[in-house]
Formats: sequence, C-alpha cells, structure tokens
Amino acid sequence: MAKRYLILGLGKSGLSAALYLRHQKAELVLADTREKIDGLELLKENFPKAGIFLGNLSLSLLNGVDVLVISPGLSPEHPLVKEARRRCLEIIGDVELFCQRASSPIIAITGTNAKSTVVTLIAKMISDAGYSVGLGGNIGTPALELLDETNVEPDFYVLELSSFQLESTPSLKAKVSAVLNVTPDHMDRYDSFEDYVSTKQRIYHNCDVALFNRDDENTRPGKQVAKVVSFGTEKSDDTEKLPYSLEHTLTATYLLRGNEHILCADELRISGEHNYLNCLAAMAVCDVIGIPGETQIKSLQEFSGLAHRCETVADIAGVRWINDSKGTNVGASLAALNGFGKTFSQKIILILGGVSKDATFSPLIKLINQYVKKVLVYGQDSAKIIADLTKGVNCPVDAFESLEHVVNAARSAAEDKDLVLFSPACASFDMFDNFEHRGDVFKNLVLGRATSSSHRMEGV
Ligand code: UMA
Repeated sequence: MAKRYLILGLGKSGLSAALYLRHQKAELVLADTREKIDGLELLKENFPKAGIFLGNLSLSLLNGVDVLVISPGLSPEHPLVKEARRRCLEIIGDVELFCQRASSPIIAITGTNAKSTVVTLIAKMISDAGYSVGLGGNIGTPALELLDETNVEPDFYVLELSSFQLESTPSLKAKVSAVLNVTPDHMDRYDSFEDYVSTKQRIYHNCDVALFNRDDENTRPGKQVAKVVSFGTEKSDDTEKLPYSLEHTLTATYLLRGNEHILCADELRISGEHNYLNCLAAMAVCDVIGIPGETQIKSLQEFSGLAHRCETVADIAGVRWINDSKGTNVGASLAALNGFGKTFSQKIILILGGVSKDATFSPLIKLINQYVKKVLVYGQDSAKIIADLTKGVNCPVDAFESLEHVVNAARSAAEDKDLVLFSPACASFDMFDNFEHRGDVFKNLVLGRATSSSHRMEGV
C-alpha cells in the first residue's frame, strides 16, 4: 500500500518534496502554518487529490500518516511536529528524500558562513574539469530538483546544508563533508550554542572524508571518521591530515597545499583572508575527488565571488562601497571586518541593523575599535545593537530610521579612501523580503538609482 505523507511547509523545499513524492505515487496531505502562501491556486491544480490545509493546523492531520516531511524553516517545536514525535512517526526533510535516492557521490558543506561561496567554487572546479555537477540545497535549488526524472545523475552532487536541514537528514553519507566555521546564529531555534554545533557536526556522520577548519575547534569532527583533512591560516605539522594553509610574506599571501605554494593571493579576484580560506577549503575537497591541480588554479583565478557577499558596489569620489547583505549574523560581519581591516589601510564606516535573532553584538567591539571610525545602525533591533556596542566601542554609534537615511549619513561621513561596509550582522525580514532584496536596495541607494524594490516597511 502507498505510504501516506504529510508535507508540512509549502515553500520551495516542501513543494519539491510534494512533486517528488507525487511522482513516486505516494498519498499526500499538504499543509503550511501560514494563512496565505504564494501559488496556492497552482498548487490546487497540480495536486487535485491532495488535501491542502493552511493556518491553524489540527493535530488530526496526522491521523493515518506514515511520514512527516518537515520544511527547514519550520520549528521542530511546532505542535504538529511534537505530536508526530509523540506518535513515533518518521520525521524527515526534503534533503533526506534526496539522499535516499541519489547514488552519485555527494559533497556536503555546512558552516555558519561562507557555505555558498565554497559550494559555488567547488561546483565550478568540478565543471571546469569536465565533469557534470548538481549544485543545490540551502543555496537555493532544493536538492530534490537535482534529481532527473530519467534517472540520469550528474557525476557529483554539491550540497550546501544548513543546520535546519541537517536536523532531518539521517541518511546523509557524503564522499566529503565539511564544517567551514561555527559562530553563534539561529540562537532563537537552538537551546544552546553547543546544541547548534552538534547539529552542524551531523554532516560528518558516515562520511568518507571529513574536512575541518583548524582555526575553529567547533568544526573538528567530534566522532571518529574514516579520514580527516584540514585547512587553516597557520601551517600545521600534522601531515596525516594533509594541511592546507596560508603563508604571509612582507609583500604577499600564498595558498599552500602541505608545503607546496599553489597560488599567490594577488592572482585571485576575491579578496580578504576569509576568502583565501574559502579557496583552501574548495581545493581540499577537490583534491579528495581527484580534480586536477591545474584546473583548480584556473578556476580560482577566474572566480569573482557571489553577489551580496563582500561585493564591491562602486568607488565614488574615492570612497569604496561594499555590499555584504549576506552578513546575516555576527560571525559573518566579523569575517568581513577582519578581511577588509587587515588588507585596507584607511578607516571603515560600518552599517549594522535588522533582526538580531537573539544574538549578542559585543564580539564586534574589538575589531570595530581596530578598524572602524563610525558605526551606523538601523532597523528593528537597533536598540539592542547600540546597547551591546556602547559597552566598549571608542567611535560614535548613531541610529537611523531607515537604510536610506543610513546611506545618506554614510555618504556625509565618508572621506577620501574610506570604505563603507554594509554587513548588517542581522536577518533582513524586518524591512525586506530577504538578504538579496536588502542588498539590491542598498546598491540602488548607493548608486542613486530609482528602485521598484524599496523597503517593505520603510521607517518601521
Ligand atoms: N514557514 C512557516 N510555516 C510553514 C513553513 C514555513 O511559517 O509551515 C516559514 C518559515 O519559518 C520561513 C519561511 O516560511 O520563515 C520559509 O521557510 P521554508 O522552510 O518553507 O523555506 P523554503 O522556501 O523551503 O526554503 C528552504 C530554505 N529556507 C530556510 O531554511 C528558512 C532555503 O534557505 C533554501 O534555499 C531552500 O529551502 C532550498 O533548499 C534559505 C535560508 O534562509 C536561503 N536558509 C537559512 C540560512 O541560510 O540562514 C537556514
């Protein structure tokens, strides 16, 4: 008899699970805790036989259900999920369904920050070497969309996995797994930082090779794994773990594989130490899967980075404007500040603001005092950011009611050769649809372009 699935969450990943399971002839119930969702009419047309439930969901939806497919953005503490646990139902995510079906090698990458840059770089190296590759997961394309109905698989899958996705993916068995870094994020979802770290570490479960970051102990595999490789800023003598590292001379920085100089950082189009580490991580993964070294170097030289991640918007009247809207947590903004502070001789004007997700901003104080001449703050959690920072920063911290006002203030404060860094350290959904929308609004404001994508709730 066909299994009955309740798909909870009808965003991108829920929809991909519904389409996949319909193809498997499964019996479906579709639900979302939101009162309204995009594309409801289309959903009804596509799933005429499935019940579709929105808003306040009754626990009786679980009656007769064998498997609950939960979306990553939905809290595991939602009453329906708790009830499913009480009834001992199988609870899985869309990536689990993918892992149960996919047979080509999987490269699985997690980390609080830099995941998208590293998976994109790995996928580029694989494809530059002439192999086919399916890139998906948290980066945007749901993993199940990488499966072809004709069952023709790419040579490799590269998956960016969030901690949310790792919560519900017990069958992951990657060829290479990596945790790039772990700093506090999503503290509104996890009981403690340790809880968040151990969720990230699930990526190492059953992997062939684990790649970790020597600069961040939280990434070191906690359990025994078959083979370990590592990368970090400093050289390591542990030849067992084929160490990838950086070497700084007075005039240049080099990327090293073991003791071998692979590339001078000046040959890269992306900048900042955090990005050099991203390159090392991609090289390490590609060495494991046999991508030739020459191809890796060529790919590294060509790669120009992703939008909204330390992206140069413009140099205007001697002032450089950087859009790092993907800086949605404190760790990301620390990496950006560190990266630019170390390599940029003039002072930085830093823009922070949005939804804090219960984070604390005091870890930024040290780098602000080292590199920043002014902090400009806006958005829902402005008061919290200011309260955390004023305990220790030496420069002015000013609050504004909108991003537009912030950009105007930055323009007035910036002097020749300054750098304006928009790395908000917060989520965007107080005023914007997502980080991309926020970044586009910022870029338009900087460039003085009229925009249709203005703030959703300007001035709130
Ligand atoms: N939601 C409800 N009720 C529901 C279902 C969802 O209120 O019943 C809300 C969630 O709380 C969230 C929003 O709807 O605010 C979207 O959640 P979702 O789980 O339906 O998201 P999808 O559209 O399926 O997109 C998900 C990932 N989203 C999340 O994890 C929140 C996308 O990552 C991912 O690209 C996509 O699957 C494809 O794999 C985005 C993200 O923000 C980029 N990820 C977080 C991050 O990077 O920090 C983890």
